[in-house]
This record gives sequence, structure tokens and C-alpha cells, in this order.
Amino acid sequence: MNIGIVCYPTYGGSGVVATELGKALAAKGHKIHFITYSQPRRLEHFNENLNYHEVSMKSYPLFDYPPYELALASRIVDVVEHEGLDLLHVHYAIPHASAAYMAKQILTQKGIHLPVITTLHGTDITLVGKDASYEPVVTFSINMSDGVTTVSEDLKKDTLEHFDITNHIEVIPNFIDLDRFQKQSKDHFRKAICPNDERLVVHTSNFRKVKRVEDVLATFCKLRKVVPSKLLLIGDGPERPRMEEMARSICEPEDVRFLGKIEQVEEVLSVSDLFFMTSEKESFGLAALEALACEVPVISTNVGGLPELMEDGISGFLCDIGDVDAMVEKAIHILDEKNLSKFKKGALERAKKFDLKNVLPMYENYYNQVLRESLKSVG
Ligand code: GMT
Repeated sequence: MNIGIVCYPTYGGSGVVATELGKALAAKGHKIHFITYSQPRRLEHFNENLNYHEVSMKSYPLFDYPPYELALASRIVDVVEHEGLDLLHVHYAIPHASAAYMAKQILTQKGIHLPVITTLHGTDITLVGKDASYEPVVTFSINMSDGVTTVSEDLKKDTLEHFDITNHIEVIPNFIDLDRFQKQSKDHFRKAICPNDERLVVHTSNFRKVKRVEDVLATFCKLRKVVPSKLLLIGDGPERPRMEEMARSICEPEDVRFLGKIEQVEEVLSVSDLFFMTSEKESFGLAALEALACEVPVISTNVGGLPELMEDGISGFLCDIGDVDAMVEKAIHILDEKNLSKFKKGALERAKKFDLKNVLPMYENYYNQVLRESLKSVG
């Protein structure tokens, strides 16, 4: 198949899923065309099946807000006309689904049929999409898509509850490439961070309010009084300065390190004992899946799609939002010498359920189904 993929090129989960999906499809022989404003972070290597088409925007002094959606729609039209795409898969509704709709209409005028699949990832529904400033457009473009997927049952439920949806929604979970995300031996690295054999706790996020990084810090600061441990925080975002200040005021500064954005997260995960995901909302929790795959048990909140990802008591534990004391108690239990290896095994076993090899055929089958149905509908 000749497939166009529209996504955010940044570190965020939706961009990672879109890019990894495109790479995996290309490895199976499909031709993939990424259409976005800069080269996706996870698109490190090209091959004969991988293409990247940049959306460039002409700026003009009149534009306080450059019209990215229009530039994207025009670029989609251009790529479809010149590359002969069979379908377009857009990740994250805003503004990708509505730009795809506009491109589809333009192409119809030119006698070209373009089936569009929209994948909803989370905040495009749970936070941003629900807002009155976007809701009518999000509803419309979901209903106008030829296919719609969500990354968890919970996100599907949320979408149906908050939007007037007439379209069927298919659930296809996030996935993990177990060839890349696996425990590697990096003992020298661990020794450098935990010179006295402390336990190593880790958190990865985009440091937005929704992640409640303050709960990671509060939990860790109580935990380290009982279990000698170190905390690594990976990623960057608006809350980072406040979190750095908080870490300095409530914890021993030498026990907490902010690493910023790093490319090879799996190397840090490989030497970690426990991962915290304390989010207020989380449609799936890809960062937690990456941890599980590297044999790192997870303590997460019991929100959104996390209960679908986690196996409570086996791959880690689910706790109520903000229940720092429960998280401390569960962390002490997991990090206990007699429990840790059992949880590490449980983590890997759980991750295998989301193996890329199992999820990729779900997308391919869905593409074929949508193609068949949309061709039938245009006669
Ligand atoms: O984690 C984020 O806030 C980034 C966001 C995104 O769209 O890039 O992630 C969302 O999509 C990921 C991939 O499907 C999911 O694994 C995350 O759970 C989801 N984030 C939220 O729902 C907050």
C-alpha cells in the first residue's frame, strides 16, 4: 500500500506511535509518506520505502497566527497527486483530521478519492478537543473520516460520551518494538548513578500539569527515607522549572536528577527498578509500556487506559490520583529484595501483549477494511 501519515514530529506519544507505525509498515514493504512540518524525531534512518514531505508555510506580516492547517491541506493534496497515495492516516485530531477533510474535498473535485483514517490519541479528545473553541470541528472531522481508531477502550468511551459521534470507532492499542525496548546490560551506567547500590526510580514525561510530576517527587522523597534510592526524571516541558524548585526544597538534591530530553530512553530504563506514571489523565501510557518492556515495574494512577495496560499486582500497581502514601507503600513492596525480580518478570510478560508484531496486523487489516468500504461507497 502507498500510505500517507500525518503527525506531530515531536517527542510526544502520538508522534512516536505514528513514526514507529510508519517505520514498521515500511519494513513490511508498504510505501510510507510522512507529511509534517519537520522531520519526525523517531525517523532517524531512511530507506527506499520511507519518504518525508515537509509542510512549509509562507509567512506574511498580516498573519498573527500562521494558517498551518491550510498549508498542511495543500501539502496533502500535492503529495496525493504526485505520489498516488491509497490512503491517509492522520494522528491526533487537531488540526490533522480537519486538514485531511479539506484535502479530501479538494481531491474529490479533481476526481481523486482519498480514504482518511483518524487516530485519536488522548489530549486531542480529553483536554483540548472538548473545549468549545474546537469541539464542533473535532466532532465533524471524526464523523467525516472513513475510519477512526482510538488507542484504548477508555478513550473510545470518552469520545462517545463527549462528542456526538455517528462513526464506528475501532480500538487499536499502542505497541512496543521489543527488539529495541529490551533490558540491556549497562552496569557501568548504573554504578555511576547508584554508587552505593541504591534502588533506581525513573519517570518520563512532557512535564505538563496533567502528568502531576509533583506526585512523583512527593512519593520519591518519602520513599528514599525508607529505601535508599535515586530518581531520574526524563523529558522537558512547562512544569520542569517548578519541579526542579520543588525537588530542591523537599528532597536531597543529589538524589534527584533531571536529564531533559534524551533519545535512547531504553538505556536508562535498562538500569531502572521502578517507573512512576502519576498522570491525572492518560489515554494509554506509552512511556509506561516502554518501561515494562525493559523489565521495569510501573506504579501508575488508575485513570484512562492505564488499567488496560497494567496488570495490578503483577506488572506493578494502580493507585488513585494523588494518593502519595499508597504509592510509597507499593513502591516499598516492589523494591523489596524478595519481590523485585517477580515484578520485573511480570512487567516484561505484560509488555509482550502489546508487541508490535501483534498490533501491526491490526492496522493492516483495518486499512484494508476501510479501503474496501470506502471504494464501495464511491462506487
Ligand atoms: O503524553 C502526552 O501528553 C503526549 C500525548 C501525545 O498525543 O503526543 O500522548 C497521548 O498519546 C499517547 C500515544 O497514543 C498515549 O500513550 C498517551 O497516553 C496520551 N497522553 C494522554 O492521554 C495525556
